[in-house]
Formats: sequence, structure tokens, C-alpha cells
Amino acid sequence: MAIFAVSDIHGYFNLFKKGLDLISFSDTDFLYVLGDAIDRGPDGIKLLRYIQNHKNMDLLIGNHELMMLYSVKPNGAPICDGFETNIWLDFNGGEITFKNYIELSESSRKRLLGWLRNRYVIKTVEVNGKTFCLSHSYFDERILNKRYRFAYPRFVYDVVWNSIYREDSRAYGLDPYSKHDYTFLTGHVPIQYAKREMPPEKVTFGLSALWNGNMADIDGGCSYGKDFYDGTAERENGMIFLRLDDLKEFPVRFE
Ligand SMILES: [Mn+2]
Repeated sequence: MAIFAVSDIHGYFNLFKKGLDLISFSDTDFLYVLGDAIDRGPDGIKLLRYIQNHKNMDLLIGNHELMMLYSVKPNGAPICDGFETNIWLDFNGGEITFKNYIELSESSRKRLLGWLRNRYVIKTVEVNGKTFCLSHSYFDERILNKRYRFAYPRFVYDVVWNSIYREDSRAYGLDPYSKHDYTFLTGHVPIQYAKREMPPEKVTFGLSALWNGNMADIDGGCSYGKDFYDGTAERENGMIFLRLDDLKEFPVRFE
């Protein structure tokens, strides 16, 4: 019985399944997906439904799920005209997700949205006496262990979008983690990107969690797609499954 986390799957269902095989995921294990299961890759809706249908899996809200929730109708109508529709479809790879979404029955769509609204945004999990704090990116005590539908929207927005690693974020360089006793696990910013913001001596090559004090970024950079090449010797991307029991990492790479 082990507890795992993975983040930023971005519609790559086949690679996700490869990861489940690699960790020998069983019915007695549990998996937390730290947001951004959808968009860019082809199978975001399939992934959401797969997680939804597994009692031993849970999804935290990422900025991509938030864009979707802000773009589609809560009643499952096949319409996309919410106030984040443009940024979702045109700038964040939501088009394929919406296309697959409207292929579901209206009742499935409604059920999916109801399930999404009932996910957590920031969640603490105890493993072997250690408390992990899981979120897509940032931290705000005011929505800790609150379900999305009960969490104040502005706080949710900041938690899923803000990052200490992104120059375009209002939280750039503003560390919310070190004053807490938790071990933080986040995604949102691909490790290949976040490493550029770290002192070189703290950076290791390859597809592995990026530890920074009591916080680890486990976004393996699926959002770059399978033909990722950043012009350096380091060109590995994919998913990082982290076992919380012993912090062992199980990376899966695109073929
Ligand atoms: Mn994200």
C-alpha cells in the first residue's frame, strides 16, 4: 500500500498508463494528480474520466481545469463562451479538450463538471508521520483542505497560476513554503523551466523532481510534447511519479 503523486499529465493518457505499470499501481495504492490533467495532449477528457472512475485516485484543480470550469456551462450544455474561453482555447491547448468534452453525453458532461467542482485545490496528506501539502503550484492557508466549490475564487486563481519560478507571476521569488512544516509537492512549472531559476549547484540533470528546500516540483514537462528539445544536452521530458512513502521517483519518458 503506497501513496503516489504525479502532475501535469496534459492529456497524455498512454504515457500515464505506462507510469501506472512502472509503479505497479494496484487497488490498495493511492494516486494524487496535482492538476493539469487536460489540454495540449489528446486525451484530457479520457484522463479526467479515468481518475473520476477510480476510487483510489484523486485530482487537484490546476489552472487548466480552472480555465475549463470558467469556459463551459455548469449544466453541461455543449457551449463554450465563459470568460476564460479565449485564453483556454487559443492560448492553452484547450481546443482538443473541448472537442472531446462535447462528444460526451450531456449527463456525463454535467457529472464530470460536478465531480471537478468537488475536487480540492490544496490538500494535506499524512504519510508515515510526515505531512505533505499538495497543490498545483502556490500556497494559501485560507483554502487549505477546501473543496473547489467552497473555496474563494480569487484565492483559487492565485494558487493554481502563481509560481515562485515564473517572472510573469506576481509571486515570482516570493517563497510561501519555508515557514511551514509541510513537505510541499507542486507542479505547474516544468522542471526544465524551473531549473533556470535555481542556483546551478542545486540543479541535477535529467527527469527528476526539483527539490528546493521543503518543496518539490514534479512537473516533468509533458506540456512541451513528445518532440521537446530545448537546445541543451538535457532533453528529457515526461512524467515523474513520486512515491510519498519513501520519496522514490519513477520517471516515464516519451518514446
Ligand atoms: Mn499549470
